[in-house]
Amino acid sequence: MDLGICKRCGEFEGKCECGKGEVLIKSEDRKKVSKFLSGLLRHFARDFGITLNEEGWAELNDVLKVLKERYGVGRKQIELIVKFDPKKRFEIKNGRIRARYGHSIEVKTDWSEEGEIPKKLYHATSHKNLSSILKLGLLPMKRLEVHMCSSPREAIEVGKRHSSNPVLLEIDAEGLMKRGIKVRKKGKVYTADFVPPEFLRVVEKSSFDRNSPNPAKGY
Ligand code: HQG
Repeated sequence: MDLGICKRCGEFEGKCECGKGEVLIKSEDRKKVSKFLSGLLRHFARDFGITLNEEGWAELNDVLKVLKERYGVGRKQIELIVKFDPKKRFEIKNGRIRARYGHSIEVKTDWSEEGEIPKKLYHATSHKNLSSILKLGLLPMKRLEVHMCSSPREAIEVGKRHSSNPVLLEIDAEGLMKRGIKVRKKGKVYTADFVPPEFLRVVEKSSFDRNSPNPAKGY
């Protein structure tokens, strides 16, 4: 959706209520810039002369300069992208910006936002990964952490990046925490260093498929 600002309605996503607001960034550009920003702050900051501190923060002005040169966007557009990000991927504070999760660059990941951790979490992946996951558990692979969602629906969306017909796993987050494996809340995403196989359960497709005659409660 487009992002913009209106004198009457304030900052908006989609269309402003009075219809007089100004779109500052169109949906397609928003997507492009957001993807690049994720990559920059998670994986390739150094290639663009950006330094991250140990908590993953970069100077906002440095990042704005890169984005201006590459996409012609300014501070307001970036602030809107961060504010309206549906997964709260980014954070701006004290003149700095960081990605909340998803890093391969070595940053400190051992922090969590306030809020209860759900007892069950979800992760979806390609079928070809399943036997390895059930043997070794969920591993961070190329990132620093394992990423989980609070609902099957969100997890399936993530899984679709890997396969058109992903397999859904339910994670016993309560059990993980009892075992002393920290589960962290980062925006809309939950992370852990590792999920051993005994905390994983495959959810049968029929119990979460919306077209199924007997959909699981709460999906
Ligand atoms: C799999 C996106 C074999 C794992 C998403 C996944 C997420 C194993 C893949 C966030 C394995 C790694 C992260 C094992 C794990 N054997 N395969 N033992 N353990 N895997 O992209 O969770 O939209 O690094 O199942 O939405 O898919 O960019 O992880 O398929 O929140 O903000 O190895 O990135 O966020 O893939 O995605 P990824 P992910 P954004």
